[in-house]
Amino acid sequence: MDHLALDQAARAILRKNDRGGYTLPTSGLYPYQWNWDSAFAAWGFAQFDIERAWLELTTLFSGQWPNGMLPHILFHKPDPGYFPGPDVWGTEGKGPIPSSGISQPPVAATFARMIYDKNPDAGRNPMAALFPKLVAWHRWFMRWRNADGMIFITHPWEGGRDNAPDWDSAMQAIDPVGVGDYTRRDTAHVDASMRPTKDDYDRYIWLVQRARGLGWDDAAVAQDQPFKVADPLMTFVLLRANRDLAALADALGEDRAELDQWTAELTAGAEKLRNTAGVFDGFNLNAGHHTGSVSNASFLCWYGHLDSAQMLDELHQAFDQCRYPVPSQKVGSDWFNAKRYWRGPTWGIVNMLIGLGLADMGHKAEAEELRARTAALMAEHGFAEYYDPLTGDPAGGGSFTWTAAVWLAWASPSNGGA
Ligand code: 9WN
Repeated sequence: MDHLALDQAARAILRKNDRGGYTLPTSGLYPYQWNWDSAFAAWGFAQFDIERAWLELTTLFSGQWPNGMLPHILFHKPDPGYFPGPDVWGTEGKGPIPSSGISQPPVAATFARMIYDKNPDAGRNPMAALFPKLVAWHRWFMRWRNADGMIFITHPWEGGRDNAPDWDSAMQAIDPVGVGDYTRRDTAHVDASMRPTKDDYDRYIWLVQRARGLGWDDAAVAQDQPFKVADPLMTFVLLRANRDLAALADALGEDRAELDQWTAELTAGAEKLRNTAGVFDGFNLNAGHHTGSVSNASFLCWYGHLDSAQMLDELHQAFDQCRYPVPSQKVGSDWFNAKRYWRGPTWGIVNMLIGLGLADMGHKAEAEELRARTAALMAEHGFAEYYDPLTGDPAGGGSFTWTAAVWLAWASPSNGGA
C-alpha cells in the first residue's frame, strides 16, 4: 500500500471506532472512552476534521470530577466486554458520569494547543471553554500527585504503562490478600502472553478496592496507597502540558503566572528522576529508590525540554539494537520481553512524543530516523496496539485508534515528517 492508501486506512479506523462524541481505543478489548487515547484521537481527527477533533476533547471533559480530576475511563454505556467496569470502581456520586477513580497522562493540553494552532478561528470557542477545565485538572495533579516536583501515580493504570518494570518493586511489596474471585476479559480478546500476568491483575484490582475503601478521597489516596511511584512519563508529560497551557493562556488573554510556576517546579523535580546511571527512571517513593529501568518513558526528557547526552547515547543504542525502536524496555535488560505489553514492545504514541521532543530540542536527525522507522513499522505491520521491536510483529488489539492517529499526524509522509 502506498502512503496515501494508508492515510485512508487510518482515517477509516478513526471513523470506525467513533461512537459519536468519543472514540474507542479499539472495539472489543476497550469498549469505553479512555483519557489519553482520546487526546491522541483528537490530534488524529484534526488532520482531516477539526470539528470532530474538538468534540472528542469536549466529550472527554464532560466526565471531569468537581475536584478537577479527569478520569482515565468514562463508562458512557455499559459493556460487559471489559473488566473492571463501573460496579468495581464504585465511584458513584463523584463525577457527572460513571467513571474510573484515577486519571491518566495529561497529554490533552498539548494536543489542544496543536489543534488550536492549526486553525485558531475554529478553535477559539471550544478552547476558551476547555481552558479552565485543563487548568483545574493540572492543578489537581500539582496538588495530589506531586512529590517535590516529581509526578507520582497511585495505580499502574494511572501512568498508562500498566506493567512497566518501573512499578515492579512497589507491586511486589503489595500482598493482594482478600482480592476475591474475578474474571479477566482482556485475555479473551488478546493472547495472555502479550498482557499483564495474574499477579499483576490481582494487585491492580486490590489497589482499586483499597482506594474505593478510602472513598476515593484525594488526601487519603495520596497519603495511604501503598503504591506510590514517581513516573518520568507523567512528569515530562505534565511539564510539557503546563508549558502548552501557558501558551494558550497568552492566546486567550488569560493569566499564565500559576502555569509558569508549575513549569519551573516540575523542571526542577524531573532532575530528581535521573538515576545514578544518568537515566530518567521511576522512583519508588515508599521505598525511597529509583527502579533502575531504561524504558521508552525515559526518552521523553526532550518532550519536557530537558536535554541529555546520556539519553541520546541510549537512543542510538536502541536504534542499533532494534529495527523498530523505541522498545518500552531496553533490549538486553533482565526485564525485556518483546511481546509483553509495556515490558519490551514498541508503542507508536510514545514514539511520536519522543519524536516531537527530539525535533523541539534540535536533534533533527534522530527525530527523522524515529519517524521514518515508525512509518515503516506501521506500513509493514498495520495499525496495531503495540509491536515487537525486533521483528515488528503486531501485538495486542488491532485497528487501534491512537496508532492510526499517530500515522496521520506524524508518521505518514503526507504531513511532511518530524
Ligand atoms: C487499563 C486503552 C488503554 C491505554 C493504556 C494501556 C491499556 C488498560 C488495560 O489500554 O490500559 O487502562 O486494560 O490494559 O496500557 O495506556 O490507555 O488503550
